[in-house]
Amino acid sequence: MKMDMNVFHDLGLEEVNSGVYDGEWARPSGKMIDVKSPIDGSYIARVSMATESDYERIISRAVEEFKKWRMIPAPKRGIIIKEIGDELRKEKKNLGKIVTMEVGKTASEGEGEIQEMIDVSDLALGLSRQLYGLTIASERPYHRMYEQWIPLGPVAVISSFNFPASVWSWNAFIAAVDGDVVIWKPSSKAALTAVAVMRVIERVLKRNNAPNIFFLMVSPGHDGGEWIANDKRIPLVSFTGSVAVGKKISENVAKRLGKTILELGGNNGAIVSDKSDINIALRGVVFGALATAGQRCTTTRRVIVQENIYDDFLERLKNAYSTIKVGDPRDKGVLVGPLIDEDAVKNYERAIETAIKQGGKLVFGGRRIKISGCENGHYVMPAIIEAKPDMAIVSEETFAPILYVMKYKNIEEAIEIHNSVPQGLSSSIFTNDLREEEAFLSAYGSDCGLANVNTSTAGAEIGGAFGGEKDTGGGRESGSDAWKYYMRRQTVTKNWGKTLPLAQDVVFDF
Ligand code: UN1
Repeated sequence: MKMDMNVFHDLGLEEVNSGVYDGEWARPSGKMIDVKSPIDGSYIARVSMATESDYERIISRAVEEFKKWRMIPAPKRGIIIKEIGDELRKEKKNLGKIVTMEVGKTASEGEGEIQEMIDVSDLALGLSRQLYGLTIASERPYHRMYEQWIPLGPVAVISSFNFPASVWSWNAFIAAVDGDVVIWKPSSKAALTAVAVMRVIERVLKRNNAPNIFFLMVSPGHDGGEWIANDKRIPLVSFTGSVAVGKKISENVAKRLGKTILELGGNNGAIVSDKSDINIALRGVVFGALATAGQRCTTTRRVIVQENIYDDFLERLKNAYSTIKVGDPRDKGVLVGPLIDEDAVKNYERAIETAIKQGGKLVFGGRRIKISGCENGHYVMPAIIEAKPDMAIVSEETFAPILYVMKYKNIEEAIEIHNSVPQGLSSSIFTNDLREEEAFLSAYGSDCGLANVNTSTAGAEIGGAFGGEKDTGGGRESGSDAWKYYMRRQTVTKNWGKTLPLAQDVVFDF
């Protein structure tokens, strides 16, 4: 691929890049990742990986930098994060291009990714003056009780290829205003984006002579994840990725009584009622199913349609799918780019084959396609499959644009189908009926962390807490009070009297 050299130059990238940053970039040596574009399979650049001794240096340095950073007042920390947001704003187009090259997002989604980081920096600035603790009425005279929130330590963020920049920032910027320093292990499928982001952030940290709060460690395979999971110096590990790897990380962190935030993907359903605005439902489902080529944790993978409008809705879906352009995400009008790699295409093919074996009916797409000029890219035609809720494949998350369509009679049945999968990240109902909407939001309603009414399962805003239940792992990131995960809560009791009264009226006279 012809990489725009100006973009490389502006971002301080080179053909061979270090993937190890601890305030300084390690000299790139040893094992390298060849970064290839999923758009056409072409070589873009190389990124070096961390050795275990690089890791050791990073963590020792992180422990030292944390000691300095935690003593800087939170509102001052917030100003630095805000400045990072401003710097990202300047580089939004360039960084968006790197995201497009490396993971195949459309230009709009690539830039949206950077916009999400900018939004988080704004949120973090506001939060930096609002790390509130409660005051509590003491049962003892001349006593005062309150809670305070204290920085936790060096925390680690292990991120996935599909949101290679923004999901890191949800964690990192919030953790940073909380007073933590952050070690980032990005997906090896998105290492260049991580290097580019750190290059931009480095400018702000150096300009401010700030402690080094962000560390980067591109690492081979699962090694880096294990070093982090087993390291007692890291009190919190935030992991985004598969259920299998998430379980392993969580077990290892739990063995040393560390904390985890887990965001392990979704198998998100949308209920389309006969009482919905059908155009809104259609737009919401199509966007949810096809944005980022079906590779979001929030992708709509199941649509559960009321039987009276089932045939009509399915027809509309097929028509909409046939107008969607799949191809080189840099081309105007293309809405669906490539999958990340050959394995992803194989998983897509395997899931479709399995669905058919289990009784599913493929009614749209369902095969790999070649895009001219991008012969070595990883393109598939989005698939629509008529399915039954009890087909085993419907309970699995396949990270590809496959949409299972199912039928329901009444809202209770729709909710039951909706909740019948192991994952619990995002959910939607499309209806204008108050009773259906409230049922969906009630105690027997959606069992997900995110519940949407008349909007898509995908495309959450950063102001809310993001995360889900069941196999999704239970973590919450980004907005609301997710900042509390990255701090420790301390309950303070002060006696300012001249005697020592005991709680619960206990007498202990001597
Ligand atoms: C993810 O896929 O891990 O809600 C995150 C959305 C995006 C984030 C998805 N804002 O679709």
